[in-house]
Amino acid sequence: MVHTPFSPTVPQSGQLLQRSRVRFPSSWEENVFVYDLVNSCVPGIPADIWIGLHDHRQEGQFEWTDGSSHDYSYWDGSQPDDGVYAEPEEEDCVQIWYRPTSAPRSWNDNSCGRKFPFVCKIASLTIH
Ligand SMILES: [Ca+2]
Ligand SMILES: [Ca+2]
Repeated sequence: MVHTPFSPTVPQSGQLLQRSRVRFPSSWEENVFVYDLVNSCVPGIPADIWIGLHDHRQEGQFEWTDGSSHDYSYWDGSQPDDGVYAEPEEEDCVQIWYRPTSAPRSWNDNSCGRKFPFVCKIASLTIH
């Protein structure tokens, strides 16, 4: 029996996400899939969601939680801004967000202590 390779989870903070192994979305198709999957489970207005990208080690150099570099990105036009207009903290974790004035499913860096839903990608399981 093969289970779905994607598993939505309860809302968690970007800090917890940093301890997991997440390396996606890595394409526009995955970007749409992940965001729409989470939002199919969350009622109300479209929810912002964490992805496993951050710039903790060097400001402006984003990497996945396993330390690998990213080839794909879909930043909102004014992002990443490291919270230049926010007080009092920097923004080192990346989310897919919903804003009426932003491109649908575009990315924003945000404060890692905030709580948003996220999705973990795991290997398929086989039960004998
Ligand atoms: Ca930053
Ligand atoms: Ca930002």
